[in-house]
Amino acid sequence: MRTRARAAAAGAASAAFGAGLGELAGALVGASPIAAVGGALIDLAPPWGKDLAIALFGTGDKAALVTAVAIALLLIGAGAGLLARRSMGAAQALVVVLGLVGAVAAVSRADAAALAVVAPAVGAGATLLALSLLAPRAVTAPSADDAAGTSRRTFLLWTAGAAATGALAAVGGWALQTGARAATAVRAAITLPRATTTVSVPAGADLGIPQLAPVITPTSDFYRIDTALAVPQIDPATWHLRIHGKVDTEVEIGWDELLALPLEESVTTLTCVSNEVGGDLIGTARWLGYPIRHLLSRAGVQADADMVLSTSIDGFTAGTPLEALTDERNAILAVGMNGEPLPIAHGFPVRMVVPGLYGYVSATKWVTDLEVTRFADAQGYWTPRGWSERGPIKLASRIDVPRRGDTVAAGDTVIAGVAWQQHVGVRGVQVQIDGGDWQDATLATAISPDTWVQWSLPWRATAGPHTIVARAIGTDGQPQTPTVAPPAPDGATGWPRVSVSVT
Ligand SMILES: Nc1nc2c(c(=O)[nH]1)N[C@H]1C(S)=C(S)[C@@H](COP(=O)(O)O)O[C@H]1N2
Ligand SMILES: [Mo]
Repeated sequence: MRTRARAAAAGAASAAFGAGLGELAGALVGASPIAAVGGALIDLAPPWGKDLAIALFGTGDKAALVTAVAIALLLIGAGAGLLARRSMGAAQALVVVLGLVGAVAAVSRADAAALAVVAPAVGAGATLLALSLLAPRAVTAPSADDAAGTSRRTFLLWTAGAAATGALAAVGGWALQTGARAATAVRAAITLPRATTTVSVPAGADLGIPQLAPVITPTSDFYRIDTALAVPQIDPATWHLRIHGKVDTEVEIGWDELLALPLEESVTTLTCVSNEVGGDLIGTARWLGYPIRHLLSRAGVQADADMVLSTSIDGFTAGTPLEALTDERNAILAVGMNGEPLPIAHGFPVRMVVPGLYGYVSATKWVTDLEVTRFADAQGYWTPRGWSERGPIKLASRIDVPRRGDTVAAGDTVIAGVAWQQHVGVRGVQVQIDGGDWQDATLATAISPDTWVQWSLPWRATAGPHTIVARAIGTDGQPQTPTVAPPAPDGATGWPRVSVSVT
């Protein structure tokens, strides 16, 4: 029993040692093997994978997935340790297979570094080395006499040492990767050019009601959704965008050329198709960028094209209807967000922003390639995973004040929220309290049809439980549909509802 535990510990420590050194090597060559395996798992996930990923990992970083991959590695390592008692060869074969899985994942990443295979090789090699030193000691350490005390201590010391070295190397590697990496430093040094056209936000656009989402979302509060386990770190000096496919002439543009073009400011609300009714996967920013239609007309789009497949440096793709990129709307290659270069997690140095379409079919971050093509010939990332080929944003509203479950003091108060249908606009919002008559809320001044609009309604709250329901009214005069639909395949519907108790 004791030797089994020791064998498992030796194997797990060997795996920790190897994985840690592999991560450190990965940081140096720019390709973390654990992130590669996690990324491959995200891509291989079944169609319901996006729901699951969002449920599991939320909108923040993907620490949970990295932790899961690391735990799996330790468990397999423990297995290799146990196996080594019977057959060292079998244990070594298991480690080699693990290294191969890491190598295949690493080189098959779309943004694979040239030396991507080095890190899993280092990881597997270091694991084999540690295993060859620790595993025999786990089995032979006697346990009764004096010498045994010394040898047990030596075994424990070596095992703990290997595990600790691995952990340190991994932490060092991740710090190298996410910390002082070039992109962060370069981004901090950038001064964006002034916009040739600016947007002034009307004074009445923000009602300034506490707890109501501000009309411009602070960048730090802006939702984040992507499949990138390790956020791509792009040095703008090396960034290029290629426009090709059904065009007369291919166009290639670099960072300096892009910044030299007349950049325009626009305010656009981005929405994720995964946003539930009442959810917060939506935000509005002041973007700085260059209209994509100018670059497309430079390339000369051929008559039979109807879609642009945009690709990010890490292989995400979005299929955007051509007309959304060639009509007059502010469909841009964005370089600035709320007065600063794009944050790295929001697509630095260049992303797409297209008013009126959910992010998964339009808002490609870290974009490097635009292929002019046809819906019949190409698909974006989420389409084969069960999401609709087209993603126009649906008419929707949200109640921000009061919040679900709030306790409200009786007396004069206010109900407020936001409503949106980007690029179409919102004509009004109505509110229903406890199943009574629909009352017209007051709309704030909209910045444009491309942004959400705040709304409010005075409320004389009486003691007791109350239910508040809202619905937006479309520009055609039709109210938002009450039919409840989940986010998949093309966006949630239904009225937002909040229950509060007034005292
Ligand atoms: N490269 C890349 N771009 C991407 C995605 C992605 O997974 N990878 N996700 C898209 C989705 S689903 C949304 S909703 C928006 C979110 O943009 P944000 O994270 O800046 O809010 O980015 C889009 N662009
Ligand atoms: Mo999304």
